[in-house]
Amino acid sequence: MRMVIMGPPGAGKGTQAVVLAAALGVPHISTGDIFRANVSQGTPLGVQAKAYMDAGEYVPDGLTNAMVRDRLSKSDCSGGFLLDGYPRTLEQVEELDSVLAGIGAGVEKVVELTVDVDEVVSRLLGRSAEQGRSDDGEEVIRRRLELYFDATAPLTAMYEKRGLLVRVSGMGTVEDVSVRVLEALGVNA
Ligand code: B4P
Repeated sequence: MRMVIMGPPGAGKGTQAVVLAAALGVPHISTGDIFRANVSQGTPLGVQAKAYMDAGEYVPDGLTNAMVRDRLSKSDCSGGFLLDGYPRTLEQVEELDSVLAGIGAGVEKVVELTVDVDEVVSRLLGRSAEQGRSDDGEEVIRRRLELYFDATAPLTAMYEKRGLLVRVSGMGTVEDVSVRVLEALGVNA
């Protein structure tokens, strides 16, 4: 299964992707996690990505697309994958389509987690207090949400037109949301 999970920052993408990838037996590929690992290791990619992430901006498509293309070429992706946080722009959708067309495949399902804005702000402020992530300050959270609704949310309409979109409410406890996601996809945990 080649899948994508989308939703605004704080919707629980990363949280639910772990559960879903385990249930599907495919690798969980989070572009945010890969960038953060590069930042903490001080790699050239991490040095370039950090300023964008700290400001709540998207890392430029050129850097992000090259990183994802490389990750999807690894052998563990041959039977499928779950992409978390990618694609986020039209150029990234086109890149993903082109990478998959190269192996005669395509995205098979896209899950969109929907949540209230007040709820996501409160979750991210909670994470900021617990983990001190550098992009979880209130002003940066607002910028990340604005960017999501401007640049990324419209992409779901494209996947809906292709008949791939499954919308699931991300409100409630983590367990409630996991049950809903697995049920919506007809996956046994
Ligand atoms: P991400 O790592 O994708 O950050 P995110 O959108 O906040 O999602 P995340 O997975 O961390 O949070 P989640 O909703 O699961 O991206 C970070 C940055 O990297 C971006 O801003 C950008 O700069 C860069 N980037 C990444 N991908 C890129 C791309 N494709 N192109 C360009 N730039 C890119 O969870 C949030 C919190 O809510 C957690 O604390 C969690 O514990 C909590 N939570 C989850 N579910 C809950 C529930 N049901 N109830 C209560 N709390 C819950």
